[in-house]
Amino acid sequence: MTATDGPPPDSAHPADRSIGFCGVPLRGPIFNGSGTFDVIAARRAFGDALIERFPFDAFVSKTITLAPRQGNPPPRLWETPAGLINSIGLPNKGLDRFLDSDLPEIAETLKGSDPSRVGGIPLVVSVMGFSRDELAVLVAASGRRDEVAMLELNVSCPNVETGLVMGADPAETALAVERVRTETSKPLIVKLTPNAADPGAVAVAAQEAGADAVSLVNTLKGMALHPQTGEPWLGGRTGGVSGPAIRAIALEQVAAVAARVQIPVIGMGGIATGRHAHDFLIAGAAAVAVGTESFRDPAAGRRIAGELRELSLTSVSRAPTSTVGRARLGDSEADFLRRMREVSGPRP
Ligand code: RRO
Repeated sequence: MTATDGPPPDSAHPADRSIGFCGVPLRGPIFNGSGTFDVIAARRAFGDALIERFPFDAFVSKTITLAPRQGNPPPRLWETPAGLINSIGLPNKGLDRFLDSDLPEIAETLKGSDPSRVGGIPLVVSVMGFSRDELAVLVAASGRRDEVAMLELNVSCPNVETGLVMGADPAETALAVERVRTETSKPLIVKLTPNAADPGAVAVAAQEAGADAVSLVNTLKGMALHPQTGEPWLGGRTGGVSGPAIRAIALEQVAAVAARVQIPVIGMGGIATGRHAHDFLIAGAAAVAVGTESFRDPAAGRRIAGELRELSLTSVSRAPTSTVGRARLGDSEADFLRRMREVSGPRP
């Protein structure tokens, strides 16, 4: 499949469907998961068709670090039943080269992709620091750039040498968010790990420290063994599991977090259809992200948006007394229907 296949184009009035996310207008609720869609490579492969039919409503960059990184030794991938284990290890050019070369190129592609918005599809830059001071430098420098609408703090990568994940601990997460909060006025999204004892407690800590949104789940820690030697298959020994294999776990964590915070939640983990996206929204997410499915189908984000629209306009609006909304305990039906209308737009 190519980026030019898939569902018919959106309505002639894309602005009609716009939603607000942390004050940033989006044409719909579909993000990509960081590191799962390379805009520069896709532009080379699909040309202007990518701009005309951009798969996502907001684009999140691959996570960048202060210094350049090679990433982990190969092999970096292992396919599991209904999923993928990655041990990529954050390869990237480092902050300066990202800002000088990749950022303008990504922004140029995003610019024409949503004609209803001056800057096009909003760009979220994802950053990870090995200390709070590093994180502050990354946030300040990226946040200063006009092309950047929001920042994602990746405190949940499972594939770094130290094995330490800031986001596994509420107090560490709070200190990191507090440290960077003064460096930018742009929305800060904290990307949470599912490998925490209590993701809800980490989300609350992030919120209290000044986060504008949280996103979850990053990958679940996993491992595969070489079939002959019995040694770990992946160069980084362990990796992060993603894809449909983790969807049920992700859904539960998104529901648990959404019930405990007031800030918006971006839900992700194995979303491959509009029905899956719908489930995450019912569980309390304000938006969703598509990750592993984009490797199989680069146009998946757009297909899922179309499927979601169909579902939201039929099952929810015509079955207001059904089980929808139950996952988000305490949410009134009116609130739930309003949220669904916000993400699905006006009825035809
Ligand atoms: O680069 C990676 O290995 C990676 C990252 Br930064 C992340 O956040 N999640 C993941 O599964 N892999």
